[in-house]
Amino acid sequence: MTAVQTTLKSSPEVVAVRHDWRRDEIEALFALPFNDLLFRAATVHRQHFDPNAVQVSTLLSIKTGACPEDCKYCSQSGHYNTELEKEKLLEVKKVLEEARAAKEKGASRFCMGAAWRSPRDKDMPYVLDMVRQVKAMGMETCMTLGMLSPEQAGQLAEAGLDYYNHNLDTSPEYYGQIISTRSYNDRLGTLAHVRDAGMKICAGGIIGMGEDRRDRVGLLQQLANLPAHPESVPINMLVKIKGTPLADVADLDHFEFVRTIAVARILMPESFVRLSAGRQEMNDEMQALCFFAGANSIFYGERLLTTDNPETGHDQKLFNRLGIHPLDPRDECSDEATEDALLGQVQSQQPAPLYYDAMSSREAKAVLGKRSAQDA
Ligand code: SAM
Ligand code: DTB
Ligand code: SF4
Repeated sequence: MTAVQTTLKSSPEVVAVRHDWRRDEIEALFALPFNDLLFRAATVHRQHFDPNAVQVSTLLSIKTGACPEDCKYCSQSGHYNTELEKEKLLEVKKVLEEARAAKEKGASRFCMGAAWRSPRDKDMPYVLDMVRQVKAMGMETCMTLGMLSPEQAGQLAEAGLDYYNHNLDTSPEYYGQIISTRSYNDRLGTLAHVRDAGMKICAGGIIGMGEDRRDRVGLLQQLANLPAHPESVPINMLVKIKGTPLADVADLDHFEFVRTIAVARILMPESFVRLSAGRQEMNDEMQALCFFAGANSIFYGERLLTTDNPETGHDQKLFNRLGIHPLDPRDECSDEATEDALLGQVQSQQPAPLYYDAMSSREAKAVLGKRSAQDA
């Protein structure tokens, strides 16, 4: 029997998706030896996803700075002097230019973020127009605009918004140390309005804000015990911003960050876990560990909202070195979709920015597949 077959035979059963995780169970996952935790997370990952496919989104700040909220990590809060250049709501035309550029570079989802407590009614027509027109370009759409009323959630859903991002940020217990102008319940309320309106949820948090492991456990428990898991779970590593109260917080052990990704993958097996802010501060090896631990989504493009993200050329090389290919949203688990996209790129003689040499690893898998069949 080949090694591949042995592994398959001893694969654990697929465990049902749960919404009743206890704190002690989540603590026990965090406490596993690192290799055992990663093995469990990687096993769950492969039961639900192609482990070599990563969903790729691009972010744009459509309204920057002067936010009335006091989130202690944020460059855009009006409460701190972060020397950020503020910008009013961008014109729809400008947003569409950026979306087009992101699509050409290989992003399948375009996320638009505004530094608002919540959108004003007079902003809604512009925002809805952005959703409609970006969607018409054939991209998935995501927005993060702060708190939403049920009516605003309904309007966004009707315009065709696919995802709404609204993070819980941390545990209910630590939350008061980070934000005072919006409550945890406010956030849960917005998530409920988004779900009721029929949109997909993108909700996660930030790791490395001086919280302890109990808070990372508490955050993941809140997310995993929502009535339905968020389809997308961004795990941000704090980007320390000069001028904010968290500018000098102690660095988090990178292995603890990888553990958080792994536990998120185990608790929410069918969700995309996004390796979100903070990649610029991670080396390639750490990112590779995060992908192994179950992260399967990233922000691609040289800017997040106000801070830097790795250069696109660097990410292309990283994908190539790891044999990772970008996920095609038309079929979230299909190799054919990726091949169709590749064929389309070849036919139109366009450079395929993120499909950079990915065929070599695909061929390698085909050869190895034949070999293990011969060995049997
Ligand atoms: N104003 C909206 C809101 O907070 O709901 C949307 C934009 S806000 C910038 C989106 C998310 O980005 C925050 O909830 C937080 O989780 C994340 N974020 C903001 N600043 C960050 C930082 N410095 N490091 C890591 N994540 C950050
Ligand atoms: C999320 O969880 N992370 C993104 C997105 N949702 C909107 C934002 C990250 C922001 C990082 C800091 C900045 O660039 O200002
Ligand atoms: Fe405003 Fe969002 Fe930043 Fe908080 S995280 S200060 S709500 S932009």
